[in-house]
Amino acid sequence: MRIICYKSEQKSDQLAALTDSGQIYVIPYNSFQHLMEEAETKNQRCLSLVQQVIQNSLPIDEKLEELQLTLPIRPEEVWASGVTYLKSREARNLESKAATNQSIYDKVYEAERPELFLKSTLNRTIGPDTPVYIRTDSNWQIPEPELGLVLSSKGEIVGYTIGNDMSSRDIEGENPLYLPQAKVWKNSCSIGPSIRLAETVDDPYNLLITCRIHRNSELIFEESANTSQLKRKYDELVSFLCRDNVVFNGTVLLTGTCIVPDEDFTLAEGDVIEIEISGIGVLRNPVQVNKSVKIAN
Ligand code: DO4
Ligand code: MG
Repeated sequence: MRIICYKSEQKSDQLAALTDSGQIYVIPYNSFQHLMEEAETKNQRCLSLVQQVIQNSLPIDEKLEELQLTLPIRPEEVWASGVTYLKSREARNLESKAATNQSIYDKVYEAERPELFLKSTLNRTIGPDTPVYIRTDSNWQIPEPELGLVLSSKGEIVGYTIGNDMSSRDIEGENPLYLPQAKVWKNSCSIGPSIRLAETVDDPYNLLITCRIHRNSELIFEESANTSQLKRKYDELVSFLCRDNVVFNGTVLLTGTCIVPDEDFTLAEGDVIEIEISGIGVLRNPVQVNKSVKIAN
């Protein structure tokens, strides 16, 4: 069972349940957080509440492909994990040219404490088919395809989604203290297209992640990896995020990238990024230069 959000004929956001047989049922909650709160009040899991709500209703006539999907959750905050896959450690050692002895990336990959950072806020986060922006002051930019954990305020994993942690490799490579600038800007984080409820995932450590990039209608990059390659456990990442912290219902925690395009690759305006995770769907975003940036002198 997955939860989606789509634009209704009245142009408002409609939350819906998508069953594994492809049927779509409208559900009476105005956001995923609202569904979480109702489930909490009724002392139920989101899955059983949704099953109960849809059991006496009819599915809508439209198929998934006919709907205009929007952000399935409106998270106040999106956090992200870093250097949780070998691939990320290697790529970062290369871009920072710090691979002599033990770099900070080698250290954080091995350390007990994971790297966690605030990736995005609601107004910087976009959903499917909306442009992700590339920075105007960077010449080396990539998407980072990541599994996202959807959390309750108690740090419970209620669902899984897809996230794109857009990153600037030259800014981070110049100096890791520039990380917030290498990671956070307008439309630098994309989430969607659905949230698969946690109870309906057999093994979250065996999910295939595929990233494809198209340029001028041609496939110019395609690579796959599996969440089985993750160095850490999800609960470990969540427990560090919750330590001495306030976690909002519906916070998304990205779990790090396992796919990094080769050194000579950088995103360009007009590219289309697709990130697919088995059982969750395909998160597709075109790439655009942010035309509305104001350059302060
Ligand atoms: O260390 C910097 C960020 C790492 C990251 O975003 C990742 O590994 O996915
Ligand atoms: Mg990342």
